[in-house]
Amino acid sequence: MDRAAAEALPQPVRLQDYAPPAHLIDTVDLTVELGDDWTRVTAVLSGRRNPAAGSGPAPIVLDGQDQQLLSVTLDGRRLSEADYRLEAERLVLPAVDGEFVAVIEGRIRPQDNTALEGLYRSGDLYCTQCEAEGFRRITYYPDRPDVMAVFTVRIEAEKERFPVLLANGNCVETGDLPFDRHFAVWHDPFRKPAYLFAMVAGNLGWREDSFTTRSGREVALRIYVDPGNEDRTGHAMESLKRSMRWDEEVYGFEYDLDIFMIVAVSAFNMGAMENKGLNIFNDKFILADPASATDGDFQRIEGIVAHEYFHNWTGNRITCRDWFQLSLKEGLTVFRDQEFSADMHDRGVKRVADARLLRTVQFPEDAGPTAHPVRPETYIEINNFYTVTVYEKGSEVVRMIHTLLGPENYRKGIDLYVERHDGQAVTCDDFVAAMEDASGVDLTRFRLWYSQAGTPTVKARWQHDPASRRLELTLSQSVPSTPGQASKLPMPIPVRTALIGRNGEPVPLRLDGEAGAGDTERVLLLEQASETVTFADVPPGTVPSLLRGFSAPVKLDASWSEADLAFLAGADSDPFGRWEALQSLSTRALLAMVSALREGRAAGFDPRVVAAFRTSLADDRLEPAFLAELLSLPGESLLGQALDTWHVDEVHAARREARRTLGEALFDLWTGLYDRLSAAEPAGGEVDLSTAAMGRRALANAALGYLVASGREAGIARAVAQARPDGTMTRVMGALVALNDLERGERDQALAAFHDRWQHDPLVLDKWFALKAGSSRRGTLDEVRALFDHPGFSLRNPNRVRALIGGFTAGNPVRFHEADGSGYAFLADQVLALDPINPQVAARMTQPLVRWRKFDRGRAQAMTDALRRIVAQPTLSKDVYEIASKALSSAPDSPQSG
Ligand code: B3K
Ligand code: ZN
Repeated sequence: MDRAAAEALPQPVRLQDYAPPAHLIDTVDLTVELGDDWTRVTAVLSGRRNPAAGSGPAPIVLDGQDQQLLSVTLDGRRLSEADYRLEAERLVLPAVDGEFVAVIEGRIRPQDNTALEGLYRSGDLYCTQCEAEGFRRITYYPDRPDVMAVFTVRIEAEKERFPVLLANGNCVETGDLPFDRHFAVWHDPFRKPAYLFAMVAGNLGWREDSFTTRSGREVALRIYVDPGNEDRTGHAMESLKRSMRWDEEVYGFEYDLDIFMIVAVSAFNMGAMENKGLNIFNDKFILADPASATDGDFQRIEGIVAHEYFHNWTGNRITCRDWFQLSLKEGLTVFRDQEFSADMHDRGVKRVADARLLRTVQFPEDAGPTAHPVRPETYIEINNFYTVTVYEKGSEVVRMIHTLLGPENYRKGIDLYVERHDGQAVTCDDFVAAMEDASGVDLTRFRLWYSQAGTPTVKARWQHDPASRRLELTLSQSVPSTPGQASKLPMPIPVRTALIGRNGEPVPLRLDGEAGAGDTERVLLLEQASETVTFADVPPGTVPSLLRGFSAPVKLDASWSEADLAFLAGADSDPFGRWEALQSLSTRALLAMVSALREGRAAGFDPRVVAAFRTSLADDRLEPAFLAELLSLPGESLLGQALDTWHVDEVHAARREARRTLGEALFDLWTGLYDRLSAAEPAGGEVDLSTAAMGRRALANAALGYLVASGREAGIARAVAQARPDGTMTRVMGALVALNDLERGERDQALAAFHDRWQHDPLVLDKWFALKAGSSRRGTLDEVRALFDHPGFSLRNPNRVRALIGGFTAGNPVRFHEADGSGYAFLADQVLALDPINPQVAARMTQPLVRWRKFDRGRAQAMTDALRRIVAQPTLSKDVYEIASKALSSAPDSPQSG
């Protein structure tokens, strides 16, 4: 590539180039006049030179995009075009020292905004999404999180069509205007960065409630939805109140405004957004009733409502200095929402679900071409960095701090963090420093978790000498190289450890040379490349239980025998450890089947694993929700990761055969369990949404899955009966998922009946799209293509795109990775079609192509062909460009080489 072409490519932003803003803004007075043709935006910015950024006059630099500038006034003087410089994405005003007032007038067309960033229309509703850099599409402004201002917003709109006008903070004035228009003025007394700005205008219904804070202040709570949906907001409201209480009790965080509002919108790029006092949600994460939402939906709603609410302190009052620090708020807030959900439901089940997500999605990211540290050092498009690494691995990093400090010191650290930084925009390092200073624990080396990418592998080997009763445990670590980071340092890794005695009881731990018997569990901190500890008084037959509670986001390579794993699967007192043991055992058996299939040998599922399943099924001390997790085999993508090359067809076939074997061999147990649990489920009326009841339904659905997998008519008949669309959604979906891969008329009829019942409910229709797209039957891709013409489908709605396209590309490995490359070509077509509409979603959709190195030559070639076709599009967004070009970066003939 020649130099000119290289320079035209999108350029990265680097952490090392961070400089504080030359000017700060103290107040913003925004007037937004919504109109059918144009929306006029007037911003009055009162600012001053930033003493932390040097002295003397400096030009005022404002960001701006996709708008028409109408006029600029500086300190009362209307500027002519010669006085300022208008660039493609910036407006540079004359140099100013000291204070200034700038008035910027511009106009925008929210109705044409399909990127869903900034101010846009979703149906008949105006709403905003400003994180990360959407505010610059509303007005020219220093759109960076370290500029924090007090906002006052006046919204004007036609009264009849847009009766509800909302923005952050408190409503201070409303009134009528000529020409059937009206206005509302909202004032938010808290300084905030522009990314937390929000406004909404539309015809909305709402549910109202209130919350009394622990200091006795009454807060009004409102959830706004399309009229007619008010009844489906009860669960979100209860979740909000539980979150508010929990945050007071566990963190001492009290809500700070008089009103807290949530608005549900149907077109939204992600889950939800924590705008100060005015959260905006994807309606999928607000609306729920038992007829249309599954238990999983109910739990996700609770978790996301909590997450966004928790941001009020961890994110809004204390925010990020720059976007490299994103995990400061996201990792911490995910940790908080995970703990909230663990407290509300079952801690062990939650931990298993979080570990599974991390391993299924984050580990591959960390091992691929887009791997980046929890605190990235460079980006082209920041929206591409709202990743599982920044969020979920970031949460694991905070969890490890919690583990290393202990709960009391952790809480002291949080208190100090708030005391030091409330009202500021700070860095991950500021957070770690507060934790360190409050606890006295040195976290110098721990900071590597923020700067080094890649998933460490911890190898555990042990020797137990029955004569001396000593068990010597050696832990060693290695951190793989990742793009831009060839060599790594050892990181401090907390390995929570117990020794399980032959009777199933944990053995009191005593390190060699220590006096007295200790606790039955310890956190061993592995800091060097390799360390050995010796335990004394260890009875014969003892098996180590390692990485309990998934105490670090690492891969564990431990020398357990099959017998050890079977023992732990039945006896480990740690729920994660127990689940993990059965997962490992199953993984070994499944991988053996894959090898056999590759070599053309007969491939049966190891009967020892079947026996372990039988033991677990008979263990009536286990909570149903946990048992459901225990009895689910590792997914295809986890198995693919465990192989050097993900042999898609063999992995699929092996897993299918294993499920058939388990269904067949344990048929009577599944039947008994299923019938017992189903009989306990009320046929109609009130649905019990307690944790225990949800757990029973999860287990019934797991059993149903195996009943169908067995292939026996009696199993299939149960699923067909449960699929009748008049049931509650958890049960109907459980049945449809169980039937979805069958080549039988009953499956088609069940899906058709479901479609007919729900075709006018977009959120339920998404479930149907995802089922259709997720079926492993041959011909699924053609069905997916045909569904683009379904009246309920639209490329402009991200939920539809994720359900139908994502349901196929991310939810259906065996058909997406069809050896003929048809799945890849389809995805490239869709990415190219979507990119001009919504680059952010298009970039997300590109993800399944990124890890082409995991596949055989033919597939890898077809995947890189698809990526090259995407990169070759001359008008490609920088969002998609970044993902696709990084994916190709060290491919032979890559566009970056030469
Ligand atoms: N902070 C938002 C995510 C914004 C994504 C911008 N592309 C939701 C959340 O994490 O709570
Ligand atoms: Zn968040």
